[in-house]
Amino acid sequence: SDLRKKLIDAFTLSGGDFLSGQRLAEIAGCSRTAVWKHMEDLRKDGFIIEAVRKKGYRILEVPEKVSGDEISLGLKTDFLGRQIHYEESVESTQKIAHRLAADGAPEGTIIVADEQTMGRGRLGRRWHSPKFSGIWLSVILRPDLPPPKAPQLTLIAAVAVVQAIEDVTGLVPQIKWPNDILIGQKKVTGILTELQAESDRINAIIIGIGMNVNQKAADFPEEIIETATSLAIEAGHDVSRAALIQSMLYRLEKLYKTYLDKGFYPIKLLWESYAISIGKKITARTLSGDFSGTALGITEDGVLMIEESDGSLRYVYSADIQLDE
Ligand code: BTX
Repeated sequence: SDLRKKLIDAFTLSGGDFLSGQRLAEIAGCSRTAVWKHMEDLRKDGFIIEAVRKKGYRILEVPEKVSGDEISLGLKTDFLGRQIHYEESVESTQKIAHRLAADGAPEGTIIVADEQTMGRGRLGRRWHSPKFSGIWLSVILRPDLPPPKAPQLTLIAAVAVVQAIEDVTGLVPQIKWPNDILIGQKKVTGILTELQAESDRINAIIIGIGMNVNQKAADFPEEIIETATSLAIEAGHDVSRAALIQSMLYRLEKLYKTYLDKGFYPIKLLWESYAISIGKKITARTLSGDFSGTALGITEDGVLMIEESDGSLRYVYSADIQLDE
């Protein structure tokens, strides 16, 4: 808001000195109560503010944003992330990506936000995307492929995410088919792939990546507190979101080029090397029922193969996977 901008400008000019509530109220032309309320809002948005009686307020730390400049500076890709659409807060980056893709946005365009108020997962589920603490990002690709190949791109993205996390933090995540990235059984990243396609050709594929980066345990809502984790929780320190995005885009571009050049086989090998479920007993919950058995691997098309206890083979195209051992 206008008032908020005036307050931030005042702090910029003060060069790190304290400003009293009275002084701020005069500068902004509002009441001291309004100043206090805005300072609380800033705090909620990630500003670290020191308040000292009789001295007033000063800003100790500004939240790290991931707007275009932070991502572009040092980005090593050819085309991925060369067009950046940044917003501080959106309902869902997927929604914006769909609109931009339909309007002809070039391949490699990314949409990134510091907060999502209606982040979405698969099957209409919600994705918790609080302000400044995670990566909420959608990538537009335009591969010249038939629609049934689309699930392969989810698997490519999963490998890119794992490699980026390894590069930046040294942590070693694992992939749970098809789209969960886990650290020690807890979900750190989810991937949602959506299509704009005609009957025989993909127009655009929109890969949504949601990564928990700097949340603390208490930041997760009740429903996922047992099942979710963040990189900061696992690494024991905050991690730069911009560095992660840069590494993810670099890895994804490399893998995508390999895929267009050499096909899915090299990606399949990499994917399987990171997969948690291969060789394990699992249950796949699908829309047409539950199947239990041993996960054998994925096919050339990225379809999960399960061997049931009677020896029959099942191909699973879409499911939630539970590890049974
Ligand atoms: P999914 O359907 O596999 O997982 C959704 C489930 O994960 C939820 O029902 C909930 O149990 C759990 N969950 C929700 N939020 C979190 C979280 N922050 N961390 C861990 N677990 C959580 C996964 O769907 C795909 C998510 C993609 C999100 C990205 S963000 C950028 C893009 N925009 C958008 O709206 N979605 C994608």
